[in-house]
Amino acid sequence: RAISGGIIWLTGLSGSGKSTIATHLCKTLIQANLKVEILDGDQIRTWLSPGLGFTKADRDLNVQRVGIVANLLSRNGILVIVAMISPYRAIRNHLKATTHNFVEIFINAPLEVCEMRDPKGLYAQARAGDMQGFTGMNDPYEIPLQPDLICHTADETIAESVSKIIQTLSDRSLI
Ligand code: GGZ
Repeated sequence: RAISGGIIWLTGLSGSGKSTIATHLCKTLIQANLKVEILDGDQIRTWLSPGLGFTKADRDLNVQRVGIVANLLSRNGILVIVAMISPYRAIRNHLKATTHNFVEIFINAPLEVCEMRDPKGLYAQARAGDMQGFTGMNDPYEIPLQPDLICHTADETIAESVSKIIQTLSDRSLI
């Protein structure tokens, strides 16, 4: 069976569940004998984009770099799971139009829920005024207008979100 590869792009606020879903989705796809890579914003920033900050220009450059790497893998038959806030619509739409099998998935949890989860205490820091330009608080997040799928992580389990993604990939004949 020919495997075509694809880019499973998870966008959403910090704490929305992108990394958790990426990890679980990756396991599920590996169990199905598929070739998978995860590109997680958090790690990308340490090895691919050290030195980049959180201005619009830096975030767009970060997203563009990951888009290029994801495209190289995707066109060689690998399913690439990207977990990045990627807050700007224009660059996401640009990647959607120019990369191989780009699937946009909006990991959507209300800001209050993300702030309550606050796994790294970043929202607390932002509230305290110790952080400039924190997405959702004092920096924009432009919601996807036509995502391929929305996962409402405040209302559905991780397993439910993962199986919705699997269904979407199957509908697109990517798995
Ligand atoms: C948003 C920030 C910020 C600011 C540090 N705004 O949830 P995390 O902690 O573990 O992952 C977030 C990560 C953001 O990196 P991304 O590459 O996903 O962002 S982007 O797509 O916009 O380039 C968050 C942490 O870094 N973090 N400062 N100001 N998130």
